[in-house]
Amino acid sequence: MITLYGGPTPNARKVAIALEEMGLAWRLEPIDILAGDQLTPEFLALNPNNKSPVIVDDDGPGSGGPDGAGRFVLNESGAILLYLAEKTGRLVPAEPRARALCHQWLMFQMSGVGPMFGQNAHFSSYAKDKHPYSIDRYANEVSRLLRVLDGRLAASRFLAGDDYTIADIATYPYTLRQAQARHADFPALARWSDEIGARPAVQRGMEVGPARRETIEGGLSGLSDDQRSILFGDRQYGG
Ligand SMILES: N[C@@H](CCC(=O)N[C@@H](CS)C(=O)NCC(=O)O)C(=O)O
Repeated sequence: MITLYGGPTPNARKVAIALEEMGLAWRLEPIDILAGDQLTPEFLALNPNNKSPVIVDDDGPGSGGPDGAGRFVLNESGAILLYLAEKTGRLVPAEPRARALCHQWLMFQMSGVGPMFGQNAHFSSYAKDKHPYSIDRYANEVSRLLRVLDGRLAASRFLAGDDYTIADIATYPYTLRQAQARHADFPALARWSDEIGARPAVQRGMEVGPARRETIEGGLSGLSDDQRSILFGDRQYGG
């Protein structure tokens, strides 16, 4: 059994989609980042970086690791996707070029799309002070990254080539809203997004904690002072 610690956020959804696609037995341990679940001693013991997702695999590799026989704890959504792909032999191509391209687009998501989309949401929606330079900076980066994805998907059915892979799974939850809202600007991205979104396993994975979907993805403009302290203030940075 694999336990996913997460909630309705793009990074946890990637993992839920992969678990569903791979047909692995899993359960959700809900982490409400607005309530500060990621800052409890229990969660920090799993991930000192106070971020979801985390998985605990009761049937991990080897046996006598520091986590106890078989039990394996892992964080960072990209590393989790790679771990699950290696565990099952699924959703990473075997052919060396396609495999390297899958890794390339996974890293593109982890180092580019994730951080830049996150900062865009922060400065355009979450920040109380509206700082035009920062808003423009990240909005421009989001548009640039969408152009790169659109160009790739105009030439290729999926990011790594002909096969659907963990690179697509990593990118879909982050780009869904933009693909829908800006389909005329990014038609290949929209075509790809529709195809991915039609997959039953993707639909099930996207339902992780649906109650909070609008609050988190729609911009946390209605944050209370306590929630701001948890995510962006004293409780996050107080030491
Ligand atoms: N690079 C990390 C990022 C994880 C991340 O930013 N998680 C967010 C939710 S999407 C979180 O837990 N935020 C809570 C916090 O920052 O306190 C990954 O890909 O797993």
